[in-house]
Parts: sequence; C-alpha cells; structure tokens
Amino acid sequence: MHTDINSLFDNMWQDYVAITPSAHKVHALLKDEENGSEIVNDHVAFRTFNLEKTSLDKLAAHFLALGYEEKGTYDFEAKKLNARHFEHSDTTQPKIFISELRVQELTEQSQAIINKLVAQMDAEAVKNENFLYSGRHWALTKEEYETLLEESEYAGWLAAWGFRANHFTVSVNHLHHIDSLEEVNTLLKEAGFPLNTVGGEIKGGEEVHLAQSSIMADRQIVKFDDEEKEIPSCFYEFAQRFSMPNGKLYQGFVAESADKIFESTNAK
Ligand code: OOG
Ligand code: NI
Repeated sequence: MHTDINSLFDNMWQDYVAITPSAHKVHALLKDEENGSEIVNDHVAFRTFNLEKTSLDKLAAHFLALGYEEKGTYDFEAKKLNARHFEHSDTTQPKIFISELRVQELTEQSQAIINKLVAQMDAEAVKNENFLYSGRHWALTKEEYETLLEESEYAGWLAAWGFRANHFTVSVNHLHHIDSLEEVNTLLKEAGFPLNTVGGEIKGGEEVHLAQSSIMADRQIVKFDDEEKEIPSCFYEFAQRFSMPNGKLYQGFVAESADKIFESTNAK
C-alpha cells in the first residue's frame, strides 16, 4: 500500500501518460487557454475482474488506506459490471471510480481465458504498493485477446492492459477561463481530438447535475505472446458538475452516462 497519496497519483499519472500521448497534448491545450494555471482532476477510473485475487474491494483497499470513503454504487447490466466511487475528505483530491467485470456472467470460453490469466498472478500481488500502476500480470495471445474482445470490450481491454488508470478526468469547474463543457469540446475538436459520440458528445447535463465528455482512447502497439497489434489504450475525460437543490455540488456519477464513457476504449 502507498502511504503518500501524492506519490501514488504521480506514479499512476506517469504510467498513464506513457501509453496516452494525448494526455500531455490535452494539458498543453487547456493550460494555454488557462494562462498556465494547473489542471485539476475530477476523478481517476480503474477496471478489474471480480475474482478473488483482483476484486474491486482489493483495489479499493489502497484508497481506503489513504482516507477515501465509499460514496456510491452502480450496476451496468448489459456490460456485466459493478462499480463504486470513492471520495476523499480533502476535496482537492480526485474522486476514484472503480468497476469490476462479473466474470461468472460471461461464456465458459471467456471465463476459462480470464481464469487462466489471473491464475498467473501472485496471490498477494494486489497488495503491492505499485499494483494500481502495474499493468498486465500475465501472458496473453492475440487470439485470446480477440476472443475476449468479441464478447466484452471491457474484458479485452483489461486483459491487454491490466491494472492502471484507465482515464484521468479534467474538472471543468476548476477551469478559470473556460466556462463550460461545450467550450472544452469545441477546443478539443478544433485541435483534432476525436470525441466519443456514443449517446451524443455530452453525456448527461445540468438536469442530472453532471455533464461528461471524453476523447476516444489513443492507440498503442501491444506485444502479445505471438505478435504485435495496435489497440486502444487510455483516454481523457472532461466533467462539469452542477449544484443540487440543496446548493451543494453533485459529487456522484450517473450510470446512464458512465455506460457510454466506457465505450471510449472500444476497438470496434
Ligand atoms: C469507466 C467509465 C465511467 C465515468 O466517469 O462515468 C466513468 C471506465 O471507462 O472504466 O469513468
Ligand atoms: Ni470517468
């Protein structure tokens, strides 16, 4: 476990930008508009399998140890995912969104592949200080990747990339010169970034107290056991939060929007 929250986020960020070259470019673009002030992250997201060695709870333990608390649970029936989000009492720290794939709901063939992958992990690996930026812990053939991908984009992505931040998210509320998510999207499009358009460029809105958009994941060459292939890696998200009737800024997630954000790593 990490004892220092800032070094954990630094390490996660370094691992993420190494396979997400767009992240640096997005930062440069927004910082330029913002006259150099720092970009604040709304949240960081992780993916995992709901197996003993890799469960959501075990990933969450790293954050609970640093003072995070569970604040919301979500169910994605079609994608066969559970998710939860965590908040820190220091509200300048990003929220954490962790999802897990309900492996037992997949076909026997996919379950067999995933069980074989996770069997290669050390039993205690999930407790390692570097686990949240440790990547893939198993050998994987291109055929196994493609078999998983055919059934679940999430399973394919996770098999190929392992444990690491899937995305960071710019907090639009913390931008000083850019007032809305629409403006962010316009800047992104002008700079040539492809937006995730599933369900529209903006998911949600003021009526659900959260508006979100994302760019499609970068593509990186992955070395499988047998050959190399270019596949989607990680992406950047943008979130604008709105006040609730009680005057407080909404801090949760919106399942219907999240469902579409997942598709930012779709290979097909
Ligand atoms: C998580 C997608 C959901 C959000 O902000 O709604 C999400 C993922 O792609 O792993 O991050
Ligand atoms: Ni997100």
